[in-house]
Amino acid sequence: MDLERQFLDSIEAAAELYEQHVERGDPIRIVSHSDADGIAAGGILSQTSLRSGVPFKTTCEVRLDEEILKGISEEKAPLIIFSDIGSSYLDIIAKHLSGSDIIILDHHPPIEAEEGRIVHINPVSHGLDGSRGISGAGVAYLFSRRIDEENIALSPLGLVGALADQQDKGEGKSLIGLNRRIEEEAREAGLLETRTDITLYGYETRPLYRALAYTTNPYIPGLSGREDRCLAFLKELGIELKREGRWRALRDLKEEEKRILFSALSQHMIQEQCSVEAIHELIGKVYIFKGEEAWTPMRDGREYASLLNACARMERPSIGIAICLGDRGSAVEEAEATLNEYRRRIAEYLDLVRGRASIVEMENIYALSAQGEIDDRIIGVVASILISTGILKKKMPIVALAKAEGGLLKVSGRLTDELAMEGINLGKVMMEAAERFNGRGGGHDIAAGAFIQEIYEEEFIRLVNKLVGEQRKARGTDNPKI
Ligand SMILES: [Mn+2]
Repeated sequence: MDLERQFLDSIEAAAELYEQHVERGDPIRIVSHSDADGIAAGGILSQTSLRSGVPFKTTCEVRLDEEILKGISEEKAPLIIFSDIGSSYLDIIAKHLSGSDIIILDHHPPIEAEEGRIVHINPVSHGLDGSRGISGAGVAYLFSRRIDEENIALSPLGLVGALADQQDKGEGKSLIGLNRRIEEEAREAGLLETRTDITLYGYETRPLYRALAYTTNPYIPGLSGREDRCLAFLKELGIELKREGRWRALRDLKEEEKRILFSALSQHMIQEQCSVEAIHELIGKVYIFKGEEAWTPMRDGREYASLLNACARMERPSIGIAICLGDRGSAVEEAEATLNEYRRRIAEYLDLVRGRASIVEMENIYALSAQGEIDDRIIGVVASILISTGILKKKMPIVALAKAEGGLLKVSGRLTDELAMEGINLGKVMMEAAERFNGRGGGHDIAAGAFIQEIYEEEFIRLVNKLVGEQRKARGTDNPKI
């Protein structure tokens, strides 16, 4: 609790700096991460600026480099706020943006570097868990709330970021740590209601067979992404799909029907060799935002997160920002179309990976070299699905690589919570291995990434395999997970 207090107090310095600029009427430059959490964080900060009555400009970046930062520095913004990104780029931010005031609101493990005048707000620097306890959007929200109490209205977005970053690691898929605090604020403000139920996508909004097909977390092999098969699966269970000419949604099912559905889905997943953890994912805490219209995806925290995620992965983050800013018309339509397209892509990629057996089993890791066949923004999702379903037989991390722009490779590493408990930390592995080849890497223990030059692919994979092996050997002796 003391650590939480310490971290919350640290936000003060950022709030003061922001307020100085608002008093001067300075425009605010917001640079956020281009993933669902980053979009939610960028949305919170955009709304905060809007509410402060100052002009703002928001962009989302997958990663930062010297070129991008040089471009931003040419804008000569008096204040730049980075959200959900920045802590692993302290050195080059300090180098290129010395002419501006800088606030970083991030939850990724920071690199060690001279911070100069940067106001750096990060829960990890205060000994808190940035992987599970609070998201980038959560940090942005706490900042925003410090600026103005009225910004409690943005608390649902703080939770969307946490759900997007899969921080629902508490019992029954519940949020933990500082996220709990945000949850309570949202509840007190009358913006949130929670309950425990089957967590299919579109609980309130979709015909049952579609909700099942749309569910990718957990990924249900043979059913996710396949409406025809879902229809057949449900018919066989004898669940009435239509009543009085209308499709039924999950919320229309009686308890007994839900029980039948859950047990059939579990059995199906067991047959498909999914892990027990993946099956447990079927049930959990549902986060309902009472301020949103019923029958819309923004009503459900996880659906909202999926929508933003698709916008990011399909390189249309601005649609997501528009939704976070309150657009409930064309932006939502575009986002839903984007989400459909995104789902089709994932199903295609998984067929590709399974069909060609391009996953190589090494001593300590699985390696998937996708070359140019899988989009570098989606490779991480494919890796997550592979690790959470039972496709990979051994308990090892997966490291997947895909071609990115400029002769670079995007690397995504994933492992299960169980392995992380045993002392494997992919964030550290990625940071060390990427540095060795003049790339940049880092991230959380269970989900990490890197960018490296294409020419180093094979050597890089070999080094990662070796480093994971060393962590395995070290566990028990120097217990790296305290
Ligand atoms: Mn994040």
